[in-house]
Amino acid sequence: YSQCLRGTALPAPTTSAPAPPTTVAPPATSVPTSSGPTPTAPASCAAIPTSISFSNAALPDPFQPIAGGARISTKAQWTCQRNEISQLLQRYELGTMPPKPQSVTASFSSGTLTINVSDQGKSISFAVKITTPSGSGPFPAIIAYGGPSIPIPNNIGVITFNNDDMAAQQSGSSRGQGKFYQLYGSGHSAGAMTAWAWGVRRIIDALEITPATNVDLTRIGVTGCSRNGKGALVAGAFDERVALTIPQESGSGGSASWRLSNFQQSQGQNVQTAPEIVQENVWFSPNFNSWVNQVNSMPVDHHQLTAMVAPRGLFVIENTSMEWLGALSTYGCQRASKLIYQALGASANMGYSQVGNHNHCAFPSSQQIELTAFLNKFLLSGSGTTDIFRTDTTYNNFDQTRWIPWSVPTLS
Ligand code: MCU
Repeated sequence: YSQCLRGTALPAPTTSAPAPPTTVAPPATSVPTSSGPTPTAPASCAAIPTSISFSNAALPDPFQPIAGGARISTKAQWTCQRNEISQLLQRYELGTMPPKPQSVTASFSSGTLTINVSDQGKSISFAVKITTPSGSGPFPAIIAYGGPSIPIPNNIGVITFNNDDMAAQQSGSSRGQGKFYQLYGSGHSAGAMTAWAWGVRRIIDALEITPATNVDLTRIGVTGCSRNGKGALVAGAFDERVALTIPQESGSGGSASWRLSNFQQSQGQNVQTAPEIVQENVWFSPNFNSWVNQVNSMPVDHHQLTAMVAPRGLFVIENTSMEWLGALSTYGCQRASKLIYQALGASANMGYSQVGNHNHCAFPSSQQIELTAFLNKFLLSGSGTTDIFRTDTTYNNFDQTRWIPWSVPTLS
């Protein structure tokens, strides 16, 4: 994390406004939309307009279909609503998630799972290290981007994912580098986070066909911290086979809202915003460059990214001492996420815990009881209190009526 720690101690940005992106993506109407639905999308969902005109300074209503008409009112309708959110996030920010490739094969030896993927005449191979508890399984396991920075008890396995090998994240000039781009071309619209999430999907494909790994397919978690926390959140959003998603200090670009990060900046805070993030690194698609200076024109913000995880387990860990990560922004954004879980009747499956006075990515012991509850409930079939919304700071300037003006339906 040396590069991160530099960025964190003295956050990357200069005091002057960043120059506008040099690569300007085509307008939204012409960005690729041919990827088809995410794998769980039913064929019967309404088409998403190719041209969208949108303006809302508040967090967009996650229950409102983009084509207009009535807000959704049933849990059954959430399937298409979630698919729509997925398509919009791909179109505006993340780039296209390719559908399942033509071939995925795997082999497992000495704790290393080697995954071979072929699609449209090209092939790549990558490997993950798996450690599982001793004894007879199958065991729950957590896919950890770059290795875990939360304590993982020894009755849960760890799958270490070298996400940088899948898509580089050295700087703003790492665009198109890594195995994902060897397979799909360096000009593919997917940002690094989408490429990593695609990699997580292939890891789970490989686990499905490799029982020797001894991983319980119904009890898979994903985690990462900071930039890798942003990535872990995207992976949990895009794969319904993930039972528990734990983004740690993901901040702006992860569990924070673009709109609220801008608000923090308007209050004089030094916070990462959309125009900065696309300069700093390649986590997002080039599609996003067209929107970073007009985030109110985007029909999606990051409460809708966490909404894609719902109603599955989600524990969002944040740090009040990190102004740069958007401390108020993550708080407000996740208030909205919690309401979405509530609408789905699954409030207890989502937790938010924000504690300061520790280094970036250093898990504080005061959050242990909460983490343990999530691991017990979603990976170990145990119990614990997971209906959590906690911060050690009071955000008097968070005006919920202003930012979350929509009512919360009870979806039947
Ligand atoms: C929180 O994630 C990032 C942040 O977005 C960057 O601006 C900063 O430079 O690095 C953080 C990080 O990944 O730290 C490990």
